[in-house]
Amino acid sequence: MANRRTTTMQSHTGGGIRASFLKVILLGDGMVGKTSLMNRFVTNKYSETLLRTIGVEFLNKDLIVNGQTYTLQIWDTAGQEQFKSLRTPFYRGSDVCLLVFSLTNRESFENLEYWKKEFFYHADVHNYEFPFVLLGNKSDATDSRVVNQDEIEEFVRLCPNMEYYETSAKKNENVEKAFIAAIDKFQKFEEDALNKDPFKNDPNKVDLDKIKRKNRSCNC
Ligand SMILES: Nc1nc2c(ncn2[C@@H]2O[C@H](COP(=O)(O)OP(=O)(O)OP(=O)(O)O)[C@@H](O)[C@H]2O)c(=O)[nH]1
Ligand SMILES: [Mg+2]
Repeated sequence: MANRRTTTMQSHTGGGIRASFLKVILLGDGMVGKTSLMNRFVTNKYSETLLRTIGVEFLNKDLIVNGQTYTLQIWDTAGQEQFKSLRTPFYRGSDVCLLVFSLTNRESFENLEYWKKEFFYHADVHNYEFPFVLLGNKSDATDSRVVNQDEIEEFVRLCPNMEYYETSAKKNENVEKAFIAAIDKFQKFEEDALNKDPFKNDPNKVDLDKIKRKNRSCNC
């Protein structure tokens, strides 16, 4: 059974229940460009000014994909180790995780495994097929690139449900595509979970997740 979401409001569309509200979390080392990616995606702005994130911040953005409107609630977290205790309480209820490293910083690539583990533990996710989108950011800085394609492909291959994009928040390359991929991955993950559910058509089944969601007033 898939990890059930607690933040997702549901709307009925035609034949089935479709999610319309997704919690997307951005994780990765400090300085890799998480805030820049979120700002580029939500406001189409980019700044060279360095403002380290402290704890977490979130922004919402609506997006239409395959005829359905999604509200993405994007949670941007602080990558610096000293802020760990401020960011981890916000992992729970994530629907999809965007893992970010910088193509110009080897350490940020080598730390990806650490970020995955931190996410699984603090989000309390037990399904290793949870959807991830991996972003190799700063693709514009070609002269400073230190992580090669082969090692990235190998990392992605070893993750059960991960897709990879090279992005540039600075040049606005692949940013929207990566967020659309996150929606896509989430959709497929949910459909797979539903198909695997042996009680999916049982009329006596009580959907406790649905009841819980109905009673929720907060998305955090
Ligand atoms: N060349 C280049 N620089 C970028 C890109 N994205 C971000 N930067 C720069 O990298 C620095 C760090 O960006 P942030 O978005 O603040 O990084 P962060 O991951 O949010 O860092 P923390 O908040 O400390 O976790 C800033 O100076 C950005 O201008 C990019 O696509 N290309
Ligand atoms: Mg930041």
